Amino acid sequence: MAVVRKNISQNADVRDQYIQGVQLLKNEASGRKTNEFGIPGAARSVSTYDLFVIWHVTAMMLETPPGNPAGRNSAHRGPVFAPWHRVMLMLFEQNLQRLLNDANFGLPYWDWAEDGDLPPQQQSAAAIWGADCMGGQGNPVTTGPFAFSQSDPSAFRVRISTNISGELRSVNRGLRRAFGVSADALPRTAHVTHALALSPYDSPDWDADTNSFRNRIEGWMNDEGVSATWLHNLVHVWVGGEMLLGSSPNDPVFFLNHCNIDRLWESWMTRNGRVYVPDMTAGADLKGHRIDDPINSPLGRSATPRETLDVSEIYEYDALP
Ligand SMILES: [Cu+2]
Repeated sequence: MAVVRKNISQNADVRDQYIQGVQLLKNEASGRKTNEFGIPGAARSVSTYDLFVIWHVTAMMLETPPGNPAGRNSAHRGPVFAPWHRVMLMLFEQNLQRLLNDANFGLPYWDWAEDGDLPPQQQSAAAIWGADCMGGQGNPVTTGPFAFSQSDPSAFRVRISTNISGELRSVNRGLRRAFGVSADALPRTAHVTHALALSPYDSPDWDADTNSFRNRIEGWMNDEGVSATWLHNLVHVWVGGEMLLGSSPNDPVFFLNHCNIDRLWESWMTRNGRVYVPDMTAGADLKGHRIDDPINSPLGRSATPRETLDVSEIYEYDALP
């Protein structure tokens, strides 16, 4: 039976389970060590949670094809953006179900457009940033379940980050957020509505300059079809801190943002059909973004975009926009 993914701001039980699950995942040794991923310094144990951080950084560093001027990588700036993150979220959800010992747990989403409809100066006071939810901002964050504690090594710590070149590095510090510093306000409901009306899913040149649904939700294009920080990207930039980096899954809010993006994609497919482009007739320079190309993960078997188009037996959303 499909699990139901719910709005974190409206479901305290799911919210509490999510927090507990993240903490369990963060403290579970994956059996892998930092040196296996080419991270310099003494070999350290990598938590299961941090495997998702490493996976995301590695995917960002893998340009598809190598050296392409559009900066397309194996998870972003191209069609595979939505399926790639769907695979990541499904594996994250499975791991949370396992550690929570609850097969009915569904990953919650953050409907950030609800907060984006508030005046900008009120957005950082929204329920999601309460001490009983994701906690607030700071360097380090000092409130909520992921607050930094100097004296308690089992409290939430960022252990894997990136250097200025985007390469993986070992660190040991608190979580960082800076709301509204790099962008004034979150996306609004009207922006979501406009994005959902767009088709096709994606189009040539399959990059950050195309005015397609995928590129709009990923957030390289604004409502006027102009290059801008928008929707998914805007949420990353507004939250700031960890969320600005390739290691952005370090902030548990990453998964709530992506779950909402996945929800928008699901909504789009209920209107436009479970269709995806490009197919396998596309050239080898789109390898990694075509419908039957594998999406590889260090956490499970690979999946293809085609396999992600209908997941209705695995999960559904309590409400679609
Ligand atoms: Cu990503």
